[in-house]
Amino acid sequence: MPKDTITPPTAEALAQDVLAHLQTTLAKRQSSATDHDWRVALSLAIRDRVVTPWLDSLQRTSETGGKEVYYLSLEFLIGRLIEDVTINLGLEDVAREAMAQLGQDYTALAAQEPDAALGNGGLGRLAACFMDSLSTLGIPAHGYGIRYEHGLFEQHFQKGVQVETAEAWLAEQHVWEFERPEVAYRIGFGGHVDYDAEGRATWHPAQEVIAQAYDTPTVGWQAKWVNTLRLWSAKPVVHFDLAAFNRGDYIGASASEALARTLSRVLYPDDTTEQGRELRLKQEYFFVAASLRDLVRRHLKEGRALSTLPDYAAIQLNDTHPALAGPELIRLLVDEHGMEFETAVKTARACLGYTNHTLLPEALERWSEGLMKHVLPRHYAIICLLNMASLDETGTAILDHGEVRMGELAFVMAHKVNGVSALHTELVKETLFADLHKAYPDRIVNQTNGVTPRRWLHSANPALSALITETIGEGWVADLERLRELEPHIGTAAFDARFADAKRANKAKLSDWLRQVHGASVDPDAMFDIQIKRIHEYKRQLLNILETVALWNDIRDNPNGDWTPRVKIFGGKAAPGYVMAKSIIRLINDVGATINADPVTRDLLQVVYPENYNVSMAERLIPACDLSEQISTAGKEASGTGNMKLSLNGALTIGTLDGANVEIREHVGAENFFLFGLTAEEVRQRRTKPGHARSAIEASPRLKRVLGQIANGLFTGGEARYGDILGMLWDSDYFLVTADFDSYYATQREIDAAYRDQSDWTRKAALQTARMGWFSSDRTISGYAGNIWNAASLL
Ligand code: 26W
Repeated sequence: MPKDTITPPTAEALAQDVLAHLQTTLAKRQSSATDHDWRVALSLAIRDRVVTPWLDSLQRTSETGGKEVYYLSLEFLIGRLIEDVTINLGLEDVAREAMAQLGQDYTALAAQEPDAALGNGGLGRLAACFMDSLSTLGIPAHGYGIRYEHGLFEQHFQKGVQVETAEAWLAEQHVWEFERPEVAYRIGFGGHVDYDAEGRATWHPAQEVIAQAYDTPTVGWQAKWVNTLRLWSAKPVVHFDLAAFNRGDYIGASASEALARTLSRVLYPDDTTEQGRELRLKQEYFFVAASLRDLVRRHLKEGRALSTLPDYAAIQLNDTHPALAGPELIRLLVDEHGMEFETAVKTARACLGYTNHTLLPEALERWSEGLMKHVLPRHYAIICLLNMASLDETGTAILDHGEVRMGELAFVMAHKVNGVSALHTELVKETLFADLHKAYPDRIVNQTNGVTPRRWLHSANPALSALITETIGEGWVADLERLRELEPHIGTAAFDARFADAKRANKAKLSDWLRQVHGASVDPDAMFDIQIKRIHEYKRQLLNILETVALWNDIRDNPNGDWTPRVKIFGGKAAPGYVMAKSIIRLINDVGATINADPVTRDLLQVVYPENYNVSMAERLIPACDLSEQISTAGKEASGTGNMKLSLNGALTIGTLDGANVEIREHVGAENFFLFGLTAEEVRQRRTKPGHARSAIEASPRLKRVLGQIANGLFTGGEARYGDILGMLWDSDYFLVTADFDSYYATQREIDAAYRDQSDWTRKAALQTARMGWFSSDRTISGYAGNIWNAASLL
């Protein structure tokens, strides 16, 4: 039985543990210990205290026979763990004090841990927040994914151009994981399928690799419960190799080794366009096959019949990337355990749920039938049977134009399909899966995304967190809706002053960091206007930078006007092959260089774009934000989660009616949200008007002037550099930057005016924090547990 509370050690005791690890684990004396050694020793001393609650949780799960959640995700965008674990164990002060006693600075050491960047953006970060909430809620769960040797690339700017270098987080020992050499499965690829007289299939793969497990404990709030993140690493099948080698089959012998070397080597850095690469398909199958083998083994070990699997296992597919789980589970049940096909389909479906994260057509996975048949012949045969059944029952095809449509496959194999915000779910019903929705009207449900308050408020924003706890007690950390209790305090001089002080202190801290690390000098009293997310046309960083130029023009035309000083901060990476996104990055940097050098406007407008945005940078930027940019073309952003983090930390939002913005606005109140732009329905209509972009530009002298300046090389020393962007804007502008420009510009000027009334701004900012409690990922996970998984807390 997990204990209700853990007794924290004294600083002296923890310091002793650190020294013991320094000596016996790292074989270092204090005198020769590097910062790295100190961090590893401290992390291990902290990790030791996770083990007992972890083992207790595993034992309790097995004893109670409760249902377990298996969260299958190709991405877990975790960031650093030291702070997270320490805070959940309630050891922050003790760790700080212990390290001080040893002459070390806890904060500085913690900041050296490399980010675990095993994800691209929203989808991967959501998976990490979900792991945190599953543990906090005490729902038994395993996260399953790939232990990539290289996480998301590092971004550098060379003369404003994004260049990528390989990331190498595993170059140092990953202190939080436990290697499990004994948990290993053979995973096959290619080959052929034999059928016996009764029609029973046997798959003979041509190639095999080993999937080996590495476990990282994920600690819930106050360590009342600890779940497991199990990541698979590919290893060569050594014995198999040796046999082939002895037969003289040198190529065959090294094939497993070559495949194993590449399979778990690198995270695909594309978060939108599926390139249909064979290695990616193999990655997807690799981790799905290992994870299912693992959970079926656990089920059988408990002495349970496979027909009862749905009573014990809820398997959630994070987008279609793990959609092969349907066919693979059927294959296991039918070919390896002798279940009848129809029964196997029903059993698999009762276990599986599928979350859709995007409507963008270019992001919907499709694999050529040829490739599927070549890499996974047995699965291809199963998909053909599922396709026929689906055509029969719903008229919807899984196989289409020589391709396997993974969304349709995931849909037919799941008992529930969910969208990630109210608007997105409606669009999924009306557009993407309209026919399937008609056939199964109860299958699609909504689960609006959320974010973990432990990382995104308590840990990232200690100044605000302390104020909240002093005002309403500590209960909010695990029950975020209690932030509402702040409301009676908002508007009182004492509370408002302290709220403003916390924000001001966070901005000063960010300014220092920007100066030291990025050589940018910004005024903490200016409005910090932040857009942080992947660079994508639909997210419209372009709209933001064009408005920046227009504002600059207007300030220069009237330098003595009543302007509100602003710092425009951008953060985000572009997929390496996404040419237009990279062009937008370069434009932001070019515009920034020109504007920042202008003595006339320098005190009123700055552009800052620190390179290599990641989770740790988000933790610095979010608490310091005044204005959050959520300006995607309506209908395109499935939910957004950065929008929630920023608002929770007291930023006001300028946004379109897109994704979860709609629900954020409902919660914080329309009067506290700066809305602009076309609605999803208006966007659809506008696109059908021929020449809509050209006429929008002609109707906006302000925008036309900006585009002219870019065309004339004002930001590029006379060089014509942005023909691609300008041509796109004039001729097609699919994402309606031009149509929304004037509305965006006007709303920004309203915001300037609002910011000048600092006391009212502070009141509005505090109301964001007080009213954002619903957007906790604890609420989201409770929704999944109740409506999709039928899983319960064991706390
Ligand atoms: C096939 C390549 C690929 C890879 C990743 C296609 C699509 C993806 C993801 C679905 C992209 C993604 O991260 N989507 C984001 O998911 C977040 C969590 O639900 C949402 O908040 C974002 O709005 C959505 O863009």
